[in-house]
Amino acid sequence: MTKVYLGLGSNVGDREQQLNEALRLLDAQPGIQVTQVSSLFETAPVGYVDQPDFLNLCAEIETNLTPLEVLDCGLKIEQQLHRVRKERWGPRTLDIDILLYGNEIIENQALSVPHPRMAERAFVLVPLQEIAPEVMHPLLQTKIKDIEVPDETVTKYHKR
Ligand code: PH2
Ligand code: MG
Ligand code: MG
Repeated sequence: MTKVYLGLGSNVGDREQQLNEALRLLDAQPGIQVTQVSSLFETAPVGYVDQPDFLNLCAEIETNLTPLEVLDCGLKIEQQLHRVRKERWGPRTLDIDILLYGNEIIENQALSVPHPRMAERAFVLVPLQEIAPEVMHPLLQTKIKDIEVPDETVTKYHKR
């Protein structure tokens, strides 16, 4: 079994309901157990800023699936939640990103793990520090709790 950390985000529709549904669908996948879920955070959009605020969370899963199988699962769940891909970084009902897959470093056409932008994004680091403070980032060789969080708007969303 490998511990895998996922980043989930939503900024279209009923964001909280879609994130909860995504967690339920993940846990229902053969070979995946959801073992930890962070608090929910409301976050200002990063990158393409002219879009609604996101709700973000991080989840820990334990899995015997390969990285590509986990990726595939995430894409299928995104589709089930009616994600439509228009522009890169645009609004979405659901986004599931693989942040860390054990301590593996994966670089191929389909997948870059650790997620190449995770250490520059408060909307990833704040929830991840809640559930995985002692986990090592395999490229930075720094514990997640020791990565400096950029100054972006991330506020705890109390309605969970
Ligand atoms: N995801 C992006 C781009 N920008 N901003 C926030 N706050 N949260 C996200 O999940 C997010 C983003 C690309 O996936
Ligand atoms: Mg993303
Ligand atoms: Mg994505």
